[in-house]
Amino acid sequence: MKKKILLCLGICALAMASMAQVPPISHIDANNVRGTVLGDGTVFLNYQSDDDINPCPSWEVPMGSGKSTVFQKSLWIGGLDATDQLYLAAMRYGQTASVQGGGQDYWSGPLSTADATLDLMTALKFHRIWSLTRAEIEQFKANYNNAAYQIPEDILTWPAHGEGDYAQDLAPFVDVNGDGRYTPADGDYPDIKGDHCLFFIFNDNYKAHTESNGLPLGVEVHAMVYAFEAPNDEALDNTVFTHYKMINRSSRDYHDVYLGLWYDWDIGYAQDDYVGCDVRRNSFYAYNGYEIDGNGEPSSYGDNCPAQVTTILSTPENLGMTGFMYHNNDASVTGDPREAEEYYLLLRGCWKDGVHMQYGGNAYPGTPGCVGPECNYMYPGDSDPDNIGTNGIAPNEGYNTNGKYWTDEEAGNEPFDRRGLGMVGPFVFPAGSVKELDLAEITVWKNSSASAMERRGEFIDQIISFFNNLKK
Ligand SMILES: [Ca+2]
Ligand SMILES: [Ca+2]
Ligand SMILES: [Ca+2]
Repeated sequence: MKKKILLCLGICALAMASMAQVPPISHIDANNVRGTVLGDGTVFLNYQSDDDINPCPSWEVPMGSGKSTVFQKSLWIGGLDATDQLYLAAMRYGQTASVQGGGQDYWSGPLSTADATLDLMTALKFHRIWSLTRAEIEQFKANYNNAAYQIPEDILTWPAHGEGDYAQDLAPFVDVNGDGRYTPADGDYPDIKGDHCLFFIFNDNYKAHTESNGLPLGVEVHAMVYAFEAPNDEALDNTVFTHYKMINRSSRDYHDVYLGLWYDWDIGYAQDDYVGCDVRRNSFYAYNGYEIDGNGEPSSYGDNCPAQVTTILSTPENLGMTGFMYHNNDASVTGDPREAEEYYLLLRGCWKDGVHMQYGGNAYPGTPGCVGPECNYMYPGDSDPDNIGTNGIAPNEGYNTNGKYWTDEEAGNEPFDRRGLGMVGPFVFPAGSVKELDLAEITVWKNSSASAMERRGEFIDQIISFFNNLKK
């Protein structure tokens, strides 16, 4: 009997430990978007799908259509310590063959304020995504002291405070009685954003990094993903916002820190897309390379293909979007990064051999169409009239004037399966300091008079204005 119990305990511990390897999953679904969100803040890849032929869409828009605009995404963070040693966390596909379940740089849970570690019990407690609607919060406020009212589980368990060496203040809450403690029985409630909100905490220091092989920074990230129900506001109805609060729990001061927002978009059918960026609007995006998406597959958009935009709304040091580049699905010098040093090169606008991007063509010096000078933004189109991306220098060969603009199409590329990286940096990230990043993911549709690409600026401007008003 005793043996059986011990065996069971052993199996349970194993099951719990392996559960902590697979991130928790939830969906944001307040409006026209049903987005898959994983608790390590990284990928949309839908683990719930067991059908390889008709996988669940990762970023389904319109909701219920079975069509999707994003396949994978991830937050990259890289920086140097006082001795210029590199520390880096980054995910792409979590495919490292040597590790069961794939490579991993992020895990659920906060880090100890004493030594930036995480114990198994705390990891398990935080292995979840809290999901609440504005309506649930309003119901709570009206009914919390009514005996017949059942307080929702995610309000009761809202992770406002860490225990022991973990930070006292974690998830934000409205402290109705002002005693500094989160107590729902006193009427305290989660301080959510939007009409539907997901909250979760992840870190890069639970274990060694098996995706990038970078040294862990000791960063703890509080993520809030939120959206608004807005049937009469086309831009807002197709937008999901994310707020990242990043805390350096290590004892190291980092410098030359860069953040990357990495995407593998698939606008419906994956093999016919283009990418680009909007320098003035701190945005980058993917769009369909042809007027008709795909070849009639149920998951392709046909003649109504959207553009999928990421707008960087606020950044450390007000840097805005400092770069954009794409990379290919191959092992070439312009292909996928494999090691931490290669990820860090991309974050600084350099290819894997250390050569900086240059203007024109596919931004690799010496290749067709690449005319220079050095640049920070690939395929800016007409969005950079002041040549910010080339440090004020007009690009060679008359580019960026008289209708001669650098785009994926102008470079002579065939539409294909694209990935892209929006960058923010450099900044300093001292021990114990907090940095914040806000972004919006916007799906832009055509209407009877204009294409999705033509409407892109109008949608982005509206979302930027909405966000700025929210903060007031
Ligand atoms: Ca309180
Ligand atoms: Ca497509
Ligand atoms: Ca793609």
